[in-house]
Amino acid sequence: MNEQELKKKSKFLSLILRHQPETVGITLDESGWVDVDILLAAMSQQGKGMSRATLNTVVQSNDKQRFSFNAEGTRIRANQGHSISVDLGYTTAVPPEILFHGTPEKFIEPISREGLKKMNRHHVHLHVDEQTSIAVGRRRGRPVLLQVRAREMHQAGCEFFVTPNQVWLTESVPVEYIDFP
Ligand code: HQG
Repeated sequence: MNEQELKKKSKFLSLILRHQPETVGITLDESGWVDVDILLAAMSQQGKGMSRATLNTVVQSNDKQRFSFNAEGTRIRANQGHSISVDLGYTTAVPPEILFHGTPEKFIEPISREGLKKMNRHHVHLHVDEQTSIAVGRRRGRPVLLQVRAREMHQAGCEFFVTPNQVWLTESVPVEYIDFP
């Protein structure tokens, strides 16, 4: 399978496992999991089926490790990025001194007034490395790299979570903890 096909399948999985499971007529449990067999059967009913081997390839080759199987390999969920309500059960973690957030230039003005908000997702997404954050910002325009003084926020009582694929999550980032370029 070429990269483009893999990406297309990954996007469809993201749609089902993060946003609209009803697209293929399934529901996720409260932690975002669904049985692999149910998922594959539901996708196949919509004419968008894939084999278990292909699903494994989509999960394993995913550039951002967006999905996980449970230990037995019988269930699957998205690691983060949901817009539907799920409790991912991540434990809180102490963040590094600085975390990055990339955003398009056009959002700098509202962010400088209101800070970073989670918008349609469950959390604000932050990264440890600058390159990833710049790539995130570039999805929607000319990217601007913001530095978040995460440790200071944590010391002030804000909770942080880290996902298995190293995305740092927090409820919101007040503007006083953001360093603009
Ligand atoms: C911006 C993708 C105006 C925020 C990516 C962002 C990431 C504000 C947009 C992950 C704002 C929300 C998350 C405010 C924040 N006023 N705009 N007060 N506060 N924003 O997609 O961080 O491929 O929900 O800067 O690679 O861009 O899905 O968040 O530009 O890792 O796995 O509002 O999603 O990963 O956009 O991206 P998003 P994001 P996946």
